[in-house]
Amino acid sequence: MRRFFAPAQLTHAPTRELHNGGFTAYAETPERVASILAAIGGASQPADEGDAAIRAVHDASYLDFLRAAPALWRDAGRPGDAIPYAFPIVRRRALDLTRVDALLGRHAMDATTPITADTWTAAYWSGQTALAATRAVVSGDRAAFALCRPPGHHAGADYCGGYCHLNVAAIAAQAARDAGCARVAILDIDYHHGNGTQDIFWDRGDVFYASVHADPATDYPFFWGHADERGEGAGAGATLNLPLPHGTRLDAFRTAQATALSAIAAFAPDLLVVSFGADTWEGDPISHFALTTADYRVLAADIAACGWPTVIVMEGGYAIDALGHNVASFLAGF
Ligand code: SP5
Ligand code: ZN
Repeated sequence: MRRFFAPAQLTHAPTRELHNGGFTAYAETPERVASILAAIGGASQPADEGDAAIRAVHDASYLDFLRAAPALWRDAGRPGDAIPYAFPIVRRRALDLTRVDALLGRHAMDATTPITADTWTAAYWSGQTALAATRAVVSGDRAAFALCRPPGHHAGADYCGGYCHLNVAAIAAQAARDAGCARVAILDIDYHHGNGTQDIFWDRGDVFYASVHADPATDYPFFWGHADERGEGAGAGATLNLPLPHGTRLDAFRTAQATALSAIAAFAPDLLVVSFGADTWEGDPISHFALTTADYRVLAADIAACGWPTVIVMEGGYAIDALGHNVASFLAGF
């Protein structure tokens, strides 16, 4: 299986994040990548194909904001990374916003996802990595792995959040659609619900979104991922959420994943995108499932057995030392 990664993805390195009322070390670090590359034996540099496939998913105003935010923040006299604090939850209407704090709040879903001077470049190359893997699979590879970082599944068409800036799974799925795949499915098995991916395809019937994740009654992102969210309009029935409780082990996770795979099989996709997070691991520092390193081999084999051309994109996973072994186990099982 070909693997892709661009060194520019390492440059995004926020110093801290808001957590439980104070600042702590940022969990989504460049060291995650070193752990994965060491365990999977390296990766190829993706081509730079420009931003057309990114613009096919994200609003132009949001992309302009990601590029401009660091300078606006600095010009406002602020030290460190740009972080929002006010959000337009009641009146999310068209306004000509100029103040950096207003722009930050308009284009973020939380205060845990700083924007640095390098964020745009790193996220851009995370997108190129997802696209390179998608091109490989559309061209006939059975599967490919995109070592995306920053991750993507919490980012919507016009907002960042949850350590995510560009939705790499959505960029891969849309690129596959535009390359001729009539139906694309996304299986999201990160610990957290992929609210951004769900939002982007919520009212579309051509991209099926299925997610197995921690119950949003107890876990981030709280406002999305409940079992009764099934899509709307042309997308009615093309979203499937399977929330699970703290302490979930392989048996329950595998059963839920099988339910997701059955629904995807009924949809009959031409291509599958897997949003893979290893934050379901038993020792993850921010999560509460109990999968073992060996379990990832089983879960990946179940996905591979379905036979769909598959693009695997990296999402979360924060236990640095185990992360590489967990990713390697998943790729070996596939
Ligand atoms: C892609 C992904 O897995 N995003 C997860 C975002 C979760 N955000 C809520 C939990 C924040 C926990 N912060 C821990 C800080 C440790 N220093
Ligand atoms: Zn996660």
